[in-house]
Amino acid sequence: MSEVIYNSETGVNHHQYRKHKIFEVNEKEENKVIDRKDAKLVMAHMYVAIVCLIIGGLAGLVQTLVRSGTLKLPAGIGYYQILTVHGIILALVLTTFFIMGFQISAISRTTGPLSGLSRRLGWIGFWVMLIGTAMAATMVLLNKATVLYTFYAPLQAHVIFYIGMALVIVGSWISAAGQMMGYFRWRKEHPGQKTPLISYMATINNVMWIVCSIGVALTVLLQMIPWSLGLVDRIDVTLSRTLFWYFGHALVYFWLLPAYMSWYAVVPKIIGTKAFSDNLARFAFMLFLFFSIPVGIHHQLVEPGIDVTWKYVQVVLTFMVVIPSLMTAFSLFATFETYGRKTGAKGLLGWLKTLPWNDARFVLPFIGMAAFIPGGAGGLVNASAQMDQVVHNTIWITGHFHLTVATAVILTFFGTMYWLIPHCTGRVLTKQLNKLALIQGYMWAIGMSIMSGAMHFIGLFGAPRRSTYSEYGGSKVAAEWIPYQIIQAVGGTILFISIILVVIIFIRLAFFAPKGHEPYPIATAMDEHLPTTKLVENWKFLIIVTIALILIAYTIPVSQMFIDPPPGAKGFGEGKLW
Ligand code: HAS
Ligand code: CU
Repeated sequence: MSEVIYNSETGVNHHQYRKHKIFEVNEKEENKVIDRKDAKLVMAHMYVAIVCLIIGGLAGLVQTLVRSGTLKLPAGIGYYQILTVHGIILALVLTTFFIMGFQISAISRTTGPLSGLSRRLGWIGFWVMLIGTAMAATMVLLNKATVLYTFYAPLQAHVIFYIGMALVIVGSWISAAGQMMGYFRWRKEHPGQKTPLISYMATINNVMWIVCSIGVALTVLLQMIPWSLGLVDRIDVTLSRTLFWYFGHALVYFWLLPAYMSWYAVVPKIIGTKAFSDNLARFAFMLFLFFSIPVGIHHQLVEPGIDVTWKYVQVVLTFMVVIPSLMTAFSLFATFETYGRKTGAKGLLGWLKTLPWNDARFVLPFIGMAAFIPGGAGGLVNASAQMDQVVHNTIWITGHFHLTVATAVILTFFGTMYWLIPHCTGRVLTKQLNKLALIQGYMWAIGMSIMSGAMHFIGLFGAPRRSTYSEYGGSKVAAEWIPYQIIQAVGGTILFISIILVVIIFIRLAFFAPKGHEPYPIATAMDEHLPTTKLVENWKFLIIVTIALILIAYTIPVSQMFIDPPPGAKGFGEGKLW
């Protein structure tokens, strides 16, 4: 069977560089192109994402240099200001724009062109998010919102910052509504049929996002904005942090699930095989919806004001949310191994050799998966309450989330961009750009291993996150951290060079690569012919269970926050209000 995808219309053989042998070419599927108007909407999101990458990446480089003492910031710019830019622009803005763009593309590709209303909602959502971003960014640049991406009270920002952040969220709701309409329309038009897997996954992610972001919207609207305007002079810090983390853990899954969409529904097609199981994937996503939200208190394990029983309950729920990730790992290994054995691989790990190591669309997500093994293991350490006492607020945590969101997720996003951008712009990922993309991915792997490795290591010795050496000026213990800060800066520099490569590849793919057809890979599953388990697409059931779990996990601890002094806070002083 030929490994080359030849497009008769354009005459382009653009995957000749692939060496692996089995490739199931379904001409009709392969040639499907998403609607041009939808492609434009997707690209609008991608342009914002790439601008964010440049700004946020530069801020990251500057941070590692400042922390290691190699750079002094000029013109009164503060370290925390740069840290705020880095966190907000990359973790909140880049991710949201990429995810919305990618999900729109996935819905359009699998359920057909968006309806006029869906597309309009997509554009309105896009502009509302962009205006919100501009408002928040302006305040951060003016040093009037140096509050980090978690905007913990009592750090206070200008009211325009909070309104801007609220608009980003409202914009994403509008966009999510448009996407969900596509999924539900398809379902209505195809009664009794299995919905396309990736459209189901995008819908789960959107529902989860809407339910969780209500928490952050509440703290912003009811607490932060009145306080920032001076209408009230105090703010309940415990409550605001709890509402933030009700949102915050689901936020990290809002980043992860689109990467999982690609791992389950795209990557198998790229390597030329079928996904292990459609049913298992849907089941895992259902569990993510259930268990991503009622676990936020695992970010507050060392905080006063929350009863230890409820911390325990949420730790148990956190270990529940690990299960669908373990299912994902199992499913991926099964996909890869089944493919490998088909091509004649022998032995325990022989299948690894048969994977398409010369195809960046596969290699980048794969590096992401590999990084997620130590990244996930670190998460288990954090979630284990006793061990969290050691690592909380140390730079170990920074190491953890640079393996998860900043490698597993973002490398998958880059790998996705490398076919999605040319697909939308009617160009192809050339052999040369593919090679550059491979170099970019490997540089990321090297840079991040160095940086995140050093962060994990020195975190165990108590090096704090979110602070600079100069704050600990001259202390003996801080001096011991310095070599590791320098190692981090070396890793950070390699990462920055990798970011420059991403930008070069992006620009080439968007504007200069040869015209042609780059496929939008969508895999079928080995159990494609089997019906789905009814429950996973019973939205009433899904939403009832989701809300019930939230109520179980949060009703009592939140109501206890209104009691003074809060249970479990004895010994921490009165501590309820600032
Ligand atoms: Fe986390 C803190 C617990 C996953 C992000 N996390 C953070 C923060 C961020 C973050 C940003 O319980 C900092 C927040 C802040 O600013 O304060 N995290 C977990 C747990 C998981 C987890 C239990 N985190 C993530 C993901 C993130 C993310 C995903 C972003 C995308 N995290 C915590 C806790 C804290 C925390 C505490 C608070 C700590 C503190 O003290 O402040 C789990 O869900 C992880 C489960 C994952 C696995 C891995 C499965 C592996 C797979 C890959 C298979 C690979 C293959 C390739 C097939 C069990 C699916 C084969 C490869 C070969 C090489 C052969
Ligand atoms: Cu979490």
